[in-house]
Amino acid sequence: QDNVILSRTRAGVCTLTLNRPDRLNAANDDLLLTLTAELKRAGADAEVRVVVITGAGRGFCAGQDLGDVSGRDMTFTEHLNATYNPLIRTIRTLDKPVISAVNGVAAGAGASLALAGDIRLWAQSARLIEVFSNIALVPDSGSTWFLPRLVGYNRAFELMALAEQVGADAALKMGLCEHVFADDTFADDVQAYAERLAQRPANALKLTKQALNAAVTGTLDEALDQEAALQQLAGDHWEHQEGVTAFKEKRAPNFVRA
Ligand code: T3D
Repeated sequence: QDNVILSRTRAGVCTLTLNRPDRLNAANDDLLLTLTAELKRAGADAEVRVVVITGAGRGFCAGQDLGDVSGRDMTFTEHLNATYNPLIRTIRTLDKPVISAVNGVAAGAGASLALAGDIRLWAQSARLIEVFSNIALVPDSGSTWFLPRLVGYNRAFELMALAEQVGADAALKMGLCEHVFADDTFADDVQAYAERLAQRPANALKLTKQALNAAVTGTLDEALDQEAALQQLAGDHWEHQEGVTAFKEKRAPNFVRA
């Protein structure tokens, strides 16, 4: 059997490709557990500065593989806690930026995965469907948390209740993605974007991600305290010295140490 997740690292960018193209990369347990393990491995690999999650073929991820549900020896709750939830938590707590590179349709938990990245890059033909209500399930894998923060409660409810499809142009307007790239250059455009991100100060981005993740759930008071604590960790790091020195010397900073 082919690997359900393909992994390749180039120029500091680790690309993890969901690889069940004949099923639009619908997720089985092997795919979910392997993706989570690969994310952790990339997190621990000093060579990796940015992680990209994308899909093989014409889909990004069609959510749970519906062929795998009946006969399963876990409840829904147990299954989510064993597979999808650790994956989403790993993305959000990874010390490195994670890019959701949405090459095609993202449905159900695949839509959640598309929303979970720190940066979301879409191909022109990508689309997102909160498809859960079509099979009378509740949006999971973080969709109920991500979507209302992006589009507000009412638009989120409508998208979930009607399982309406959102195309790339609408997604850009609604804030579901940061950039849309042409289909035929998508992989190259994503790699170029990721390499640009990989040149940025890794320690500062790690702390920024930590601060933002805490801030979106906390109060202003907590965010101010958190910023003050994390700023010390950033300010004590060599990256900060390099940034200031480069500014004074009127040159570009080099945040990637050989
Ligand atoms: O713990 C738990 O289990 C709960 C967790 C739930 C998380 C979830 O994600 S629930 C939601 C599950 N996903 C879906 O319900 C989506 C089902 N798929 C679709 O609605 C459509 O396929 C799409 C809208 C995603 C794409 O439509 P389209 O027309 O572009 O493609 P297609 O022809 O429907 O699909 C292509 C093939 O992929 C097809 O197989 P075939 O006929 O060529 O042999 C189709 O059956 C297969 N496929 C697509 N999605 C899934 C799938 N096979 C298994 N599971 C899928 N989710």
